[in-house]
Amino acid sequence: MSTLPPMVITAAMVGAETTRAQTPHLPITADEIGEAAAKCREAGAAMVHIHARTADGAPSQDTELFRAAIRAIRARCDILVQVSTGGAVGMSVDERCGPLKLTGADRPDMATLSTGTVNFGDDVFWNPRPLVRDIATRIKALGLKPEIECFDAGMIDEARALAKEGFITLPAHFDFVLGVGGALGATTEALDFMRSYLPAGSTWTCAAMGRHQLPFVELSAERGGNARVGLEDNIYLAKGVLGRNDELVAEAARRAQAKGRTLATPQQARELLRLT
Ligand code: KMH
Ligand code: ZN
Repeated sequence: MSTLPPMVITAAMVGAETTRAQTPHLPITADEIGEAAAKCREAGAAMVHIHARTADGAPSQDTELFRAAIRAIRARCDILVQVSTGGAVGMSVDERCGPLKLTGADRPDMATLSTGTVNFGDDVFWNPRPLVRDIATRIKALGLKPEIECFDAGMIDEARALAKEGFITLPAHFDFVLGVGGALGATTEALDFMRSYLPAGSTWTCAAMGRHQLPFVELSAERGGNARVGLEDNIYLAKGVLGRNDELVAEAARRAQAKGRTLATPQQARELLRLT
């Protein structure tokens, strides 16, 4: 058995870019998101990373859509809920921070924080330094720990700067987002550099895009990291075979366990990632 810690599997179930035209399995309504989360939990995920959609499937960071989704998830299972503050390209900072208005029983468990601007396919995911500090301030005010989304290596340096300025605390939790068009590629070298470059004591997850998603679960498992899978980043279970979120989680769980890793429960994930 591995001496490595239990692996936290995060299911990025919705995203902002994946469409129903691409896959019929994309959850859109609160009930669909709640059902999908419960199935992902059963399959081995400890956390979901969520975006929200309007009834017609358009990406939205509306507070009430997130509230309904979080309630639907928590009515069904104990999975941790991480909300996106990235939203979709082109959204304003206030729009992106809609889910950070949720307090009390509806407060999420975690929120993402992208720490730099990056090409995002043919678009640009804008994260100028003042905007990053604005979102970090709102996450901190809500008492949440951010997941630092790193689409490129400089975003780790920016996390160091944010810590120095008091916007976040170290050690932090990072997500290496590898394989976005125009950003850092999904290669073993990139993964190994990113983890070698982290501030001491940090935890990390890897989210690799498209066909890289499941193989990178194995690389993360071998290296003691955590993994993110789901329809936000990849719609295929195998070449040409569309998968549901829970099927992607089950396959990730199978691959992690084959590498000797156990799977973290939500409570273990809370402790491993040092959530408040
Ligand atoms: N949809 C991307 C432009 C996040 O969730 O924090 C940004 C994104 C990052 O998905
Ligand atoms: Zn996202």
